[in-house]
Amino acid sequence: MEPPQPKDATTALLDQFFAGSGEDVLAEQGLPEGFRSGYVAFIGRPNVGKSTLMNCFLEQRIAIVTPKPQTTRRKTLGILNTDNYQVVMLDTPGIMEPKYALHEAMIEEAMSALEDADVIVYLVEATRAPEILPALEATKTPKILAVNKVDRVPQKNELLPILEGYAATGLFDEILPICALSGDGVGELLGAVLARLPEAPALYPREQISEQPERFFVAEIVRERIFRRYEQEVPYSTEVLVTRFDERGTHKDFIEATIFVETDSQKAIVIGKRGVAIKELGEDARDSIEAFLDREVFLSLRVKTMPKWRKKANSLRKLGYKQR
Ligand SMILES: Nc1nc2c(ncn2[C@@H]2O[C@H](COP(=O)(O)OP(=O)(O)OP(=O)(O)O)[C@@H](O)[C@H]2O)c(=O)[nH]1
Ligand SMILES: [Mg+2]
Repeated sequence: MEPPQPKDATTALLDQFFAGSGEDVLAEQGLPEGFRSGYVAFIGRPNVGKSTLMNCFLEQRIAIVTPKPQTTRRKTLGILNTDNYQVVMLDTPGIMEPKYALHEAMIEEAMSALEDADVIVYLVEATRAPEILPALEATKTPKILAVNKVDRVPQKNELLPILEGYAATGLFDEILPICALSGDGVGELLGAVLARLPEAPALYPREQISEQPERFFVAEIVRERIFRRYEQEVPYSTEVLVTRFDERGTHKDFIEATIFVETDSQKAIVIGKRGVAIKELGEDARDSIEAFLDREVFLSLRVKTMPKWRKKANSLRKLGYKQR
């Protein structure tokens, strides 16, 4: 008979988690009995309010929000920490018919969130025709329907048939009307999510609010300002990467963000006559970045043409999109 092998660190940790010693782990983390934690994915069509909802839960703006559809392009984590639970929220790009490789990468981000989720919150707009995404029917994960933007429904009794229509699908464990903008109904939604999260120790350090680094959020803020300032194809043809982020001790941090566009004419639009447009963009973005980081920064913007980046797998890879 072979002598017992010494356990490696991973096996010992797994034993600790699965050998009925969950309470020990809770105690070690200083967490109360009954502590819950898990992943909740916000899924839906573009523009339904997924990012607004995540910010509302966090009571902080971390996900970018604009009036234009297809704002969010990457799965973005937001962690809600209290003494009794840790809800790891996954904001996702809106699901649409893919026209470019970029859209496929965006849908992939949403699908990976769907796979990770302990609970799915499917968001729809109260004033849009009811619709169920096929990806929802294909998963057994508990699903809550959040009917958002109820402030846009003039008569509250108009809501009832909409809610009943969705209930008739039998797909949802719970259906709740909400207004992510004002926070109405969001407490009830949190309760419905918590009821379906497993009792488990915290998944992330409890002071953490996201997983993505500061430079990701800085690039997102520049992109948000572009979405809000420019029209037509420019926002959609734009990607932003933080290409330098130097912390300089007593001086302000130096941040260089590179704005990639698809054509030279878009580059000219972003820069504007005599550089006026990009100067205003820079000031606007810097103010938002400083508010987000809670410190002063020096922001330098560069614009580069990367032809057809939305359609090319290798350009998307360079810009950090995962490819299947
Ligand atoms: N009236 C109203 N507007 C809302 C509500 N929630 C979100 N919005 C607005 O809807 C627009 C889109 O919101 P987002 O949070 O960016 O939507 P999203 O689902 O993340 O959009 P994508 O990232 O493009 O998929 C913004 O102008 C929001 O201010 C709401 O409850 N009521
Ligand atoms: Mg969004």
